Amino acid sequence: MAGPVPELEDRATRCARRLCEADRVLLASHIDADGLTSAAIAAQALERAGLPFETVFEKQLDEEAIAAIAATDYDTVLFTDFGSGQLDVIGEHEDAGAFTPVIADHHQPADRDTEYHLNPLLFGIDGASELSGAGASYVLARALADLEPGVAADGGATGAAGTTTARADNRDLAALAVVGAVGDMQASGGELQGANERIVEEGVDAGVLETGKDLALYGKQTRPLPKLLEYATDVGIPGISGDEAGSLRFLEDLDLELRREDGEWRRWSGLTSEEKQTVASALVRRAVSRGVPAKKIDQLVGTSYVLSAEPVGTELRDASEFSTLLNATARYERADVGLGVCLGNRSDALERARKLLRNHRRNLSEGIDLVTREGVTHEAHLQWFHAEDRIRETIVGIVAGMAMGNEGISRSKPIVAFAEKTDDEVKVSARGTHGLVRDGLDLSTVMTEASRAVDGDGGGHDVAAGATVPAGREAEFVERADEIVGEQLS
Ligand SMILES: [Mn+2]
Repeated sequence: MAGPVPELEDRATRCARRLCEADRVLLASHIDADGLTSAAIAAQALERAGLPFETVFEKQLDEEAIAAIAATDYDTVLFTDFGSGQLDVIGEHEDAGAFTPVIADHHQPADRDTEYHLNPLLFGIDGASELSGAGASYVLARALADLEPGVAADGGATGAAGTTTARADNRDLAALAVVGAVGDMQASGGELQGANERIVEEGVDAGVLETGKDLALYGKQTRPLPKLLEYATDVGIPGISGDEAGSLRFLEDLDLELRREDGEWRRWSGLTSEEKQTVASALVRRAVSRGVPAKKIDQLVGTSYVLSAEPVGTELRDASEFSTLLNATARYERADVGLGVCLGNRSDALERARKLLRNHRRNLSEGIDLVTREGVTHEAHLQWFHAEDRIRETIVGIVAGMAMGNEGISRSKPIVAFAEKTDDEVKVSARGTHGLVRDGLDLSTVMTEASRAVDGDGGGHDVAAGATVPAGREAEFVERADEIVGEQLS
């Protein structure tokens, strides 16, 4: 039977065979939406193959974390959503006979390879836009199922309680792979592409996914209608985006039943297709009449990924809301909660995850208020603030990005944020804008070089990057970063 990504088929089969030779497996995964879904896919595939395993999560797979893994009794370690970039260190432990690594990852590999290494980048597939860690894990899960025909349940699709039942071919796990890809921003152009698309097709065939053109706004399942529109700031529709009263007026003019019988606001997911059409057309008309560029208006519509086995009106039904929920659990180091939700724990874990997301949103808005109130320090080419312990280091970067454009905080230079990490380490997060990136800004280089200059370590993407530096060296860091940004934008 052919797997979803033919290019990876042979390697996936070899990795699957190696796993089946193990008495038991240590599953190590990254803590974020993609890593949690990767682990959930791998865990279910291992369980269905009858392989005993234990799961551990790491925020960063650094030398210490790898050494701790090597110190366990496990002879076989499955790394998901990380491992490739750390192959140099992992390889040393492999050479020493500590364990055999099996890796399902999509990040840039370090300068070394290993036999059981499943990564789209090794086969000419883009790991940033075509396959995520969860996608690589899914490819492995499908290969495992092929080796172990009939170990799992019958080929059912949907159970009575709205949960998905195990399929012998593991195709039901495609839904989680899509949540992982969406969580890794691989659908940022409006829809998933390349190898991801083939996973979507398998999910649709298995009855766990539905796709369609829909409004590309966040919160279609859970946000009250007026909030859905008010918070749609990406496209920026005058009189609606960021405008509570405006959104409400806009909806009231549509002659639509806005509230449910119980008095609650209706959600987008509860509208009939006719009602959706009414709102969508009116939104487009408003955008056109207020001069929103056509390219922006196109972004109003995208492909939606609906997890058809999940109840309507819950975060779990929408891939993007699901991944946001998982990221909230990850940011507060509750991988156990996120994994529980992925594995179908719909009472305890789901309630906890929702609470974490509510707290996260409150922390963000408090953080943004704090930065806006206290202001930033402007250097020649960047602006910065130090939150100390008043904003968690795990969210200080998001806060910095969201505060840009507020009073006193420029959008014409990047923002650098510091927050305490440990007693002697400070986390640095930097955010830019796509406009600045077009002008030459590359924050990944800025963070790498400026942190090295103060004996720290950093990296990331051009528009968003981070570093860890020794406490007390912040001023030097700012000076060096300011110079580099100045060179990039000159
Ligand atoms: Mn990933």
